[in-house]
Amino acid sequence: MPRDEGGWSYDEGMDGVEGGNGSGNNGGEKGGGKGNRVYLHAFYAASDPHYSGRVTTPTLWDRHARTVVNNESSEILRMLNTQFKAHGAGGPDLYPQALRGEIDRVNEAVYRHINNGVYRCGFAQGQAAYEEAFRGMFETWDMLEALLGRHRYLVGNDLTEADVRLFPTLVRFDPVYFSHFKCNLRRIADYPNLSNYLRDLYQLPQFGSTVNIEQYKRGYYGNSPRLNPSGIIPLGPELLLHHPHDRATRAYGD
Ligand SMILES: N[C@@H](CCC(=O)N[C@@H](CS)C(=O)NCC(=O)O)C(=O)O
Repeated sequence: MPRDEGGWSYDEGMDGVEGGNGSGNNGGEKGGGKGNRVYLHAFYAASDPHYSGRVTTPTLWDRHARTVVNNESSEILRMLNTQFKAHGAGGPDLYPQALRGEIDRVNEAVYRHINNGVYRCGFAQGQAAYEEAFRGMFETWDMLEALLGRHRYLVGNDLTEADVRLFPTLVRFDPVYFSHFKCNLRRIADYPNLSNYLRDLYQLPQFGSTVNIEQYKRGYYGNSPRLNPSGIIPLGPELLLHHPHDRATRAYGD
């Protein structure tokens, strides 16, 4: 989903929501045709014409009720895990009862120091705030590297919600956050467990199919006049996400 001056948009219209025409305005065209753009704000307006809050992604949209259900990722994740089984959704339980305490513990550290930590580094207003975020972040990467020496995924040998919540930041780290947000003590590529784990996740179609590295680079480097006034988009680094990983075959233990 690209973002421009009109906010987040989809390449094609969905569900008859009145979309914009690519100009950033709500142009009143039906957003159904190929080549059209439907801006996310049109979904919020269709849901509530008086809505004046933030328009953010992800957004869960109910096609039948034509309403925004939720726009908080942690809550959407839980809804997707529990509410769609009756409608035929398969897949494992990503928040099993027995692991909830440990998943919550990992999620808390990952959110504070990694997911949000990269922004706290990148948009720090002063040296002290930057250093505090930077140190907390790399202590957390070290902690995750150790966890991944003990089991295949963050909380045991099966995928959980903790892996899903880490992945978007993990896959953007070397191409974007390392340089753009000055998170540059180490790359993910320098951590043996984290880099193999990243390849393991990336090579699962459910994760890999969501990734568009060139779009991430354009979105961050191309739209941050304060951090990158030239707007030049770096060509590297080489990521090798499709290279083999050792996670299925290696031994784990303390
Ligand atoms: N609480 C929300 C925050 C989501 C959020 O801030 N998303 C950003 C993109 S990562 C966004 O859409 N910002 C508004 C914009 O870029 O126009 C969540 O985690 O789901």
